[in-house]
Amino acid sequence: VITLYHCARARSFRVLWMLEELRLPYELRMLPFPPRVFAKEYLQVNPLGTIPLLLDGDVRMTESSAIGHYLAGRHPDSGMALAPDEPGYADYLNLVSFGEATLTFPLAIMMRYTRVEPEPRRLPQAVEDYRRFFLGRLRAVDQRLQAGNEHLCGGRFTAADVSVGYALLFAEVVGIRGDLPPAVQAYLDRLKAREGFLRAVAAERSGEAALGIAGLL
Ligand SMILES: N[C@@H](CCC(=O)N[C@@H](CS)C(=O)NCC(=O)O)C(=O)O
Repeated sequence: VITLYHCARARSFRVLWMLEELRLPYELRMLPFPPRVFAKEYLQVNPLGTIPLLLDGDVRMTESSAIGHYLAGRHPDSGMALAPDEPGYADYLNLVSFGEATLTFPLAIMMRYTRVEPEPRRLPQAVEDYRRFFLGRLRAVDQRLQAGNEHLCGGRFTAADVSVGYALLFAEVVGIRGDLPPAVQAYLDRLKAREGFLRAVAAERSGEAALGIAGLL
């Protein structure tokens, strides 16, 4: 059975969301954030100290967007991955990576220098610069949605929507929902109304309650 190590509202939510969309059985192991400080024993399981960690038989993965693509590819009937010989495959793969490598990292910098670091180490200039960086890169997503697409690619809901969708959720968490263009806000609301998304939120909440902590994020 699949095991997922997860912290509430962190990037590992992508994986939880994928597992619920695909309706796969899994064991959820919730950790306090950041695990390297509050769950030091986790470093023996994952020396990086980061979440997600996905274990699936001999498979061991730590990159949330790649895990989404992996799970989708293993369950082709779901349609959540585009097949390599399908038109738009390269576009799909690019978006899967774009959600993490281009859209999430500036938000992680914003989070770090507004909430995670102690007051004297906070950097308002970095927060503002990376807010602008994020909004600039987001134009690529806005253009797709403005063209009337309900999903980002392939004409259906895929792991690319989960990858980019998590970045939009994270934008809400860092407090810049109001900066998202209207078409992007509407897209985010559509994603949040999905049954798979709601199941993932419920799984996270019960995991968090069992842990007896509220995540820092
Ligand atoms: N690129 C990785 C990033 C993983 C990552 O850095 N996760 C953060 C949480 S969102 C983490 O575990 N931080 C804890 C730490 O750095 O100690 C992914 O997409 O999964």
